[in-house]
Amino acid sequence: RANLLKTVEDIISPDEQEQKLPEVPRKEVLIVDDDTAIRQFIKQELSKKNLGIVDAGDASEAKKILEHYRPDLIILDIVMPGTNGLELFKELRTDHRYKWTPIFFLTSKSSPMEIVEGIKLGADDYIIKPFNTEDLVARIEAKISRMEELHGLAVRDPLTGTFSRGYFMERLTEEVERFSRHKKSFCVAICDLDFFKKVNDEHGHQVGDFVLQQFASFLYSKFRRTDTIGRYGGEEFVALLPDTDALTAYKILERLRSAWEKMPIIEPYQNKNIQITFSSGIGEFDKDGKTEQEIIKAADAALYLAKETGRNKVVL
Ligand code: GH3
Ligand code: MG
Ligand code: MG
Ligand code: MG
Repeated sequence: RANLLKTVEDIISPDEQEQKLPEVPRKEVLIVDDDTAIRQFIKQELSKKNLGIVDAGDASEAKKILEHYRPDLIILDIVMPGTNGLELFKELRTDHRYKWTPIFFLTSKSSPMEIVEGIKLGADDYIIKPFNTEDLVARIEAKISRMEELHGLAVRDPLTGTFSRGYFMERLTEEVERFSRHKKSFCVAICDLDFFKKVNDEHGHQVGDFVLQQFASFLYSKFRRTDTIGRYGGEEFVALLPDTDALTAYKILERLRSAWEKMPIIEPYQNKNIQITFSSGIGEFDKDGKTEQEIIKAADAALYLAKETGRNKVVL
């Protein structure tokens, strides 16, 4: 699977020279279906609607992806080899991490009895193939925003679409717990824009906001879908890189640094070109007994060093 591969070439998408950044996907959806063609079609259709999509071909692949990736909604096919969609649904509902994640069935099983069975299990919606794209997207978006309202959860930062600091810290705690079982190193990288205050001072707050959105889009376009990107402070973003050692993280961040430096940012108010770089500090979690606070502290100290020694730099 492309987004679980670990070489730097596979982690970084190849569109470094791309001039126009995509919008930040505001919502993330996992689609589980054994039919590759249907998966590709849904992926293509939903991506056009600015939804971030990750797909899995069966239940075990889905569970592997869900170790790190936290979608806003899950879509399940019912008839699949191995664990079928109904069984996977029951498993996810008894796992506290996905208990409240909306789950839709998307299936060609369309008899009233089958629909009733799915709904009785507690599915959040039941959609029959072939589906209408507009209809599916409307259902997804309505369900996600309703869930967020109900829980009063500030999961995402409204300006940039990245995860809130609180949510990011929850994900970090999960990853620390995972480490005690699997002993796979992971990294946290804090990315802080250099002299960002000058952008506000010279071009105004609106342009500053625009730059923050562009930076978030850039990060989304470069990191893996299974990496968690949060807004840590005003112009400070933080990324959680599962199954990544310090050297790999360094190479990834270094490539990001150099790609961002070359990226033209044209603000839409006076069409001025904004020049801005970022610095990054990396913390590695590689030993039992470490804490969330320690890894953040290590990344912070590295960031401080990057700033002190000239900015536009990545420090390990
Ligand atoms: P350094 O290279 O040391 O990081 O310098 P800096 O200017 O980037 O850092 P500093 O902490 O001095 O300034 C950060 C600025 O970010 C100050 C604050 O007004 C601005 N800021 C924070 N949140 C937002 C926001 O949501 N929108 C805008 N436009 N500006 C913001
Ligand atoms: Mg199927
Ligand atoms: Mg800064
Ligand atoms: Mg800062």
